[in-house]
Amino acid sequence: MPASVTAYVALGSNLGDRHAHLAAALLALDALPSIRLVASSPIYETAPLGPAGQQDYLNAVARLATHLAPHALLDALLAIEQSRGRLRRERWGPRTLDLDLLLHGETTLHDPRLTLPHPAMLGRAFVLTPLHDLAPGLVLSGRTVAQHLALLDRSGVRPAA
Ligand code: A4P
Ligand code: MG
Repeated sequence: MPASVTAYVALGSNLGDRHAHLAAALLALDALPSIRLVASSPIYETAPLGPAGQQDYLNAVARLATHLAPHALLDALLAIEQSRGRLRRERWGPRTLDLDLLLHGETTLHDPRLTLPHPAMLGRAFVLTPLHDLAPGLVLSGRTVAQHLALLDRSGVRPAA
């Protein structure tokens, strides 16, 4: 079996029972034999990025230990999205559950299915705020997560009720 790596996954939901979707995703991840859920961040309620008129999102980040290679982990994330009724494919549109792979160990790759690290993560307070709760000192592109977060507008991100 390959060595275990640390991976970070961003969770987002802005349709239906948002808390239930995030809770189910964490349970589903931990239930896979090849994945262990090591930690999950607090949940934040966040102003939507993208088309107007969407409900606010709930966002969180999970730290996993996994033996899965990057594409196999992505397949697992997509399967969990489907199981929560993720049908809409409109870019940046509302979704019951969005699971983005932020980091897979030190892997960097770019192909038609997967880009690592996630290309948009450093500019998004709704990703970096929960990542900061789990890994403030993690260095990405020469800066810690805390330093990246300090550069962002956090006004749309607040702890969820
Ligand atoms: N893909 C490539 N790299 C990755 C990666 N590192 N992790 C591919 C996950 N997927 C990756 O994703 C489309 C394809 O991206 C996947 O099939 C995979 O092969 P998707 O989730 O089906 O499409 P999407 O999410 O609608 O598009 P996109 O561009 O990924 O949207 P984002 O960037 O995920 O943004 N506002 C708030 N406040 N909070 C949010 O969570 N999320 C979005 C979605 C918009 N606005 C938001 C939030
Ligand atoms: Mg996505």
